[in-house]
Amino acid sequence: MIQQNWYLLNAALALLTATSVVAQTPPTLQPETETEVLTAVTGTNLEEVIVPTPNQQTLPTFELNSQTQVSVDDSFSTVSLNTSIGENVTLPFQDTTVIIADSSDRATNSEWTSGRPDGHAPIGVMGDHVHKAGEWMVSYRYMFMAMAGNRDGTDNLSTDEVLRDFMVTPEDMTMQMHMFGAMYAPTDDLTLMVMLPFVSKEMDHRTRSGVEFTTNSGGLGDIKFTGLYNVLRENRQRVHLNFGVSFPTGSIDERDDTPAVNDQILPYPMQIGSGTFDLLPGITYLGQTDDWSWGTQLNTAIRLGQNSRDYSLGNRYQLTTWVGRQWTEQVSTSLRLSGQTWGNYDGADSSLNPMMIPTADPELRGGTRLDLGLGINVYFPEGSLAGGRLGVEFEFPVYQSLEGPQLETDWQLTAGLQYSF
Ligand SMILES: [Cu+2]
Repeated sequence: MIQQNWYLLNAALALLTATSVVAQTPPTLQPETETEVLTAVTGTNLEEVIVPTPNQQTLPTFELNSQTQVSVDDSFSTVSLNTSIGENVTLPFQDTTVIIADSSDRATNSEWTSGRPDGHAPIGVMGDHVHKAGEWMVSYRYMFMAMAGNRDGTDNLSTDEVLRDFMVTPEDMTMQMHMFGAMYAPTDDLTLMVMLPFVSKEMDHRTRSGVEFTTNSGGLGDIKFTGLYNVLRENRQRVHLNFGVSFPTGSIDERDDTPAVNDQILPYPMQIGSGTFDLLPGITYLGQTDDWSWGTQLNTAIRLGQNSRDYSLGNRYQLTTWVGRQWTEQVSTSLRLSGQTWGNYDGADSSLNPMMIPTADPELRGGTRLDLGLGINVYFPEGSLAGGRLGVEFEFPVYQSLEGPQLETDWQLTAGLQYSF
């Protein structure tokens, strides 16, 4: 038994330059190697990680550092060390407590870890995780939203019904977004995040006289800076606060041709930005067990003042909760509920005529929606793609009530790539 522990220690030392493994109750080490082990242990800036003994009944995978994962199998007979360079060592594990020392993070098995496929939330959630000190992440997300048909409250309205009250009605709309993100953690408790969206929108209309036409808009959206501040790490759970600010970099002067007027200022939902500085406060809770994970995030958008066209968007409040199931070390799936409510606009753009089309009425913008999301995450803990992630999430509303007539959301898809280093 002691001998086996000793093999474990030696192999781990050989594998991990900044990490080392020692038996807590010192075994009778062979004299010629004992010095070597002790030197290695004292020579690194150690924090201890305890792999519990079998009778403690917890476990088994956790991140030793961003490159190395340690796992103990269910029967507690072996310990595996997997490194990002693809090396993989499995060693016998006996009933002695082993301390695995790590120079970077206190990664006890009671610690929540991002080193698994569901270690990040479903890809449609932003700002769900903090990083370790010194770690970077870059990401790209593609989002597609499809809207078709009008609704007032929870009742569907036909095109003819809308045209009884307005000269023109929207019939359907698509929104696409390419979102580039970067995260960096100056400390273990603080992660900084920036998000750069590029948006394009297309809306199809019909007039009372039966003419159909399409308008388009697109460009850089509102850039968002967020600080994520960790306030709790306990029992494989975490809580962090989200402090975000949205900058009015997106256009609110989008124009296109309509049958009535060329180069007409487009109505509210076709604009790209809010035109105001917006505060984005929120709070995120995460938890996990060996196979399951879950999280809840409250996030809000509070508009500050009015934009240069004399209006401000309604505030938005969103509460989302998800559950993830890890199936393998690389694949997890998720189920998510997202409820959000957002208000009508304050003020009005005086170049828009609210009698003409419902999208030009600032009082027909608010709504409440409950979405159900199905997601999959793929994680590459090792090999040439180590640190990479792929996420896809499909969302559709299960409840939707709108200040209408307003176009209803039918479904949205988010697909993204993330890479940490
Ligand atoms: Cu990240």
